[in-house]
Amino acid sequence: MATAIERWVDEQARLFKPKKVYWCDGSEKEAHELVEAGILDEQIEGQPVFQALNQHRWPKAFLHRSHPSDVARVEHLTYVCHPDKETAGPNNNWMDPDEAKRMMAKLSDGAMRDKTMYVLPYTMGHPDSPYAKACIQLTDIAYVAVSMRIMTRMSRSVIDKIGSREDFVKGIHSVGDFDPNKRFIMHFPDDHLVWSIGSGYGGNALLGKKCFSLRIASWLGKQEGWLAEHMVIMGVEDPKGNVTYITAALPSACGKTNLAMMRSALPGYKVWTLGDDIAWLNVGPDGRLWAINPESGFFGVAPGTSMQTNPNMMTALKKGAFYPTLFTNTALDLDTNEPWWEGMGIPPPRSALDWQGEHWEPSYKTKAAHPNSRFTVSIYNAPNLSKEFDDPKGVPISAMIFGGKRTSLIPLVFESLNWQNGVFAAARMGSETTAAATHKEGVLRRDPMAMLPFCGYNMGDYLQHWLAIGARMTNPPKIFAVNWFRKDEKNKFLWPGFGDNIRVLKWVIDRVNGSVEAKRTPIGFVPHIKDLDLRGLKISKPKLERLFKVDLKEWRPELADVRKLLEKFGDHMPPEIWREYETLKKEAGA
Ligand code: OXD
Ligand code: MN
Repeated sequence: MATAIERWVDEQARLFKPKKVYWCDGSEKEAHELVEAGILDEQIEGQPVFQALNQHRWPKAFLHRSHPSDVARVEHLTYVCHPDKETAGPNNNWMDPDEAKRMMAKLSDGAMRDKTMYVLPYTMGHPDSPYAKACIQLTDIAYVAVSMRIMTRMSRSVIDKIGSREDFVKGIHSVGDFDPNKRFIMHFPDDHLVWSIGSGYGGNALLGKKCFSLRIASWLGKQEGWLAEHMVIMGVEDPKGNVTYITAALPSACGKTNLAMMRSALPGYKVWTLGDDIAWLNVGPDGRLWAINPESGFFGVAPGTSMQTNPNMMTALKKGAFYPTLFTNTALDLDTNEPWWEGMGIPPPRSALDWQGEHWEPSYKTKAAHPNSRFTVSIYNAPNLSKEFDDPKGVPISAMIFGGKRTSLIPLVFESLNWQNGVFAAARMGSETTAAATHKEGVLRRDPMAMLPFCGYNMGDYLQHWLAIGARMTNPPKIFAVNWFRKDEKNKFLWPGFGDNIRVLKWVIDRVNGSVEAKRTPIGFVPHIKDLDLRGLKISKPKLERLFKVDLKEWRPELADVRKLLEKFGDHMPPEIWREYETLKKEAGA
């Protein structure tokens, strides 16, 4: 008798009408075959799906060029289809699930004609973890199949694990004909189903990532009592060898990957990475918060990644241990057959192909690599991988950091007064926008917990859930806010960032251990400058003072803007958050 998975795959094959159905096993041998087939397949505007790069300098690395209209997440085409709109909240596009399924079925009919339907069995999280989820994704492009091998734990054993259960996580993906007018990323939280058509881009197409591990998982977390978050997980080791585990949430392209991979500027301190994008957080029997990274790879922004900004990532990209490493929409140096991007820290190639495969020279005004060009690389290639990465129970979190890109107002770091106050600080965070999603650059966008594009239900209810999780912990992490991006009156960044951010993490750890005092302000505890370890850093006193300044005058317009955010969620906004708001307003004299 057919299993639930087989019945489901058959049903989708009848709809999509592929030439054949291929069940992946996630092996390296298979990945080689898929890459070889992709090299011969000109599926995207006459471009091959993969091109081999210089294997001597970039072992196991391949270049992929996407369809030119398909270079980022498409939030305006992303829907969360709960039975009612209220549950989805004002933070999500909503469509009635039956209507959405009818529309998607129409778009899917025959969409894989002449193509192969790949069946991808994988888990998000270590297969032995009690928190892992067993998933099946379908796709019609080898780029997605191979990317999923890097980003998830793909194996046939998942099929046995699911056995006769019907409630496995389902992902249906087809690039269709890349028509932006027929592009939709649909989530059906109650069915544990994501259905995505018309895009091959990471966040739209690797359905285990943003779609399942954040949007659907956040909803599962609400029902089951845990949190799915847009967070880095890292272990910071001090000179005595003690490791403190920290999570950090920052909106897309705010340096989250650099933080996760930081090479410390302070002697004796080391940062061990456990993940750069997603954390699943559970309250453990010890009353602490435990984190696992459901992913097993990095899907990072290439431009700006260099030996200066992120040496650990550059090492991972060249390591060639896990097969393969992918580059998407970078430029290609025609002399050396190497990938290149702006901010790589080396001079531009004399002669290159740009991200669309067009001839490019340094004198051109256009960018050679797309600003959202990416690498996909296994986390096992990381030289700073934490030895706890494969521990099924995860790591205990002592501090949670929230940040954003704010050129004024927000100090380099402050600590919240308590959990509830920290939830409010995280809820009001905002960032000047970036190119990772298709919207304008440089506009302030409020992004609670960096989850605005990823929370699969009403954000008011989500904040309530955060408060409820806090109430269940006897030993909750401390909550901090950071801002690496404050500028001076000459529009220059005040803080060097990157490896020097360890100085901030050291202060965070000192606060966790109760070894330093701090200054109480209306927004929380701000460091005494004397408690920062500034050895080896040249920074003037006025600059430091400005970095930590809490200017109450500037908080008035800020709070007026925060009010608008809170009001958007109506009755769903927890009264505790409003109380925090009113207290801050009073204390700030605003
Ligand atoms: C990402 C994003 O790709 O947040 O990680 O956009
Ligand atoms: Mn992200």
